Amino acid sequence: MSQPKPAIKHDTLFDKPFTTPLDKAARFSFDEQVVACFPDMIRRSVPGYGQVLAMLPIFARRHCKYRQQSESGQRVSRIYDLGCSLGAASMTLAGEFEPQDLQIKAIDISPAMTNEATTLLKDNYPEHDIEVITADIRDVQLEPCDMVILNLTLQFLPAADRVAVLENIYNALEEGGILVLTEKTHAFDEQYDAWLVERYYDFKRANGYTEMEISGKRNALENVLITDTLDEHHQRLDQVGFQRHLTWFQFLNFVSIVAFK
Ligand code: GEK
Repeated sequence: MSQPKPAIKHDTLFDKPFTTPLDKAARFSFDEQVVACFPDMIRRSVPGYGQVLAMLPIFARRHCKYRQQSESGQRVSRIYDLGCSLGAASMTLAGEFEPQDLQIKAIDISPAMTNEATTLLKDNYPEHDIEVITADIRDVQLEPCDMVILNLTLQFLPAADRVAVLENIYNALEEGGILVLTEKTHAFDEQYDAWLVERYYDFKRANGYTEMEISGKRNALENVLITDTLDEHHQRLDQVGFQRHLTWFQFLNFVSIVAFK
């Protein structure tokens, strides 16, 4: 008699989407294959991913002031997690706040991601008010909120659409609210950029990626993940109305900015 298959735990899976030459031709998309290995992939390929997530509840404590109301009339802080993938940011926040304090809206365009995020968030935080929504963040009219998280998401939007998304966020944030914007960037200076990119590949090698995986991912992300410079990010934040914004974290070519309304 065949044994029942053991349940696959996400964090025990390895990130192997680019291991054969043919796979290298694949254009990167957030489908089931990526979802299955996503937590492993993002931890091993984004320098500082864990540190940035860990700071989100700390920022939320300072800036979430229960300025909104839940459907039951309770004062809550509404937080958007835009491009939530499997809901890691939402999960980190839920883990540090009482269920009645937050209303989290986690949005992603990929149904494969939101299906899995819904299950993970329900299983881990059944009491919390977390809504997972499958939508394009360019089409969503955001409600008034205390905090917005754009963790490695803006970089996947066409450059021409980035201002409108940030304007939507600026308009939805209450006075005193914050946007946390984390992105992969490139340096304006070619030599500095080359050094950062090479050390980034070293970082990936040190985390167990092979040369084929590194070049496969680089090709797949070409024209999909389009980086800006750190200056371009700050200029865009100025343009949409944020008067104060600072880079609070940088690790190689990855940065995180906090913008204050
Ligand atoms: C994390 N924030 O783990 N609308 C909504 N979602 C989008 C759109 C769009 N237009 N375009 C891309 N996405 C997460 C990590 S991953 C980063 C974010 C990465 C989604 C896409 O489906 C994917 O789930 C996410 O943005 C980017 O904290 O994979 O490098």
